[in-house]
Amino acid sequence: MTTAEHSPTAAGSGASATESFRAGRRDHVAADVPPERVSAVVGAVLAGVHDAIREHEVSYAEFQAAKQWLIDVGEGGEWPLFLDVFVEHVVEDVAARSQQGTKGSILGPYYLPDQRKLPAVADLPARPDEQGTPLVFTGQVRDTSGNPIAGAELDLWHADSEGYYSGFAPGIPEGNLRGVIVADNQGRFQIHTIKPSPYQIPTDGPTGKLITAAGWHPWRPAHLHLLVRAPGHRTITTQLYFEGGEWLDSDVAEATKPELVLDLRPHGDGALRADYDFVLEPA
Ligand code: MBD
Ligand code: FE
Repeated sequence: MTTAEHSPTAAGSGASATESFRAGRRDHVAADVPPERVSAVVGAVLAGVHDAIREHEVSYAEFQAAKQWLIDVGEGGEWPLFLDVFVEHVVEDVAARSQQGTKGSILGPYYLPDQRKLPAVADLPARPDEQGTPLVFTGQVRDTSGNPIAGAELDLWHADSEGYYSGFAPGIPEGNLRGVIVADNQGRFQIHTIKPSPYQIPTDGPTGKLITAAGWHPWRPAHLHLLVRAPGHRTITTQLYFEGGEWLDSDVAEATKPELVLDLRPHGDGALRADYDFVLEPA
């Protein structure tokens, strides 16, 4: 179990997420937003800031401290971490208004594309001495009419038993606890991995310092990240949590949903088993 004495460093997670975001081949420039919309949205954001300043009588010293903190977040490379923890859940809520099928959740800062393809029954890549409770994760991918989707892909990534992600925390082999599982001709899969630990936002970076300054806690409950996709279907970005898990009711990223909590059953030899079926809507 991850414990509170753990002190992940900013270098060990949030900072490398900026590099990864920049390297993504996604189109990060929304070139075709009309000025009316820019004005409406940015105007509303600024009005919210102005209201907070008036309501709380923010001082010059506080304004300058805020400016310094914003500079530090950028220099520390923590904008993806900060925004995905404190803002993305609302963007996801809005996107979810038009989504059928399995509930979505936030992507977060630690996705990496192009991971190893794995067959429907597979071990997720792990170190020979990977710590943590063995977990067998099984299920089926279906469409909204209940038909199995043969060959659906589950792009899965999760933290290790210390709450660290490969590709971001130092010292973990590339691709560890990441993979793209291709479901069988019945849309079924069976993945062998370990149960991740809760994730703690690094306490030594600007995001962590803000959390400490506000008296909040820096934890996310243990979770699996998934993109579930199939040709002709809308890709689902989601996370799955574990029943009874610590921080489930107080996720700092506010990204849990009751429909996304896995039941765990004993699977022999101390291992755990969880079943989850995914439903994809047409694209
Ligand atoms: C995570 O592991 C995560 O999933 C999110 C959303 C933010 C920070 C760390
Ligand atoms: Fe995560």
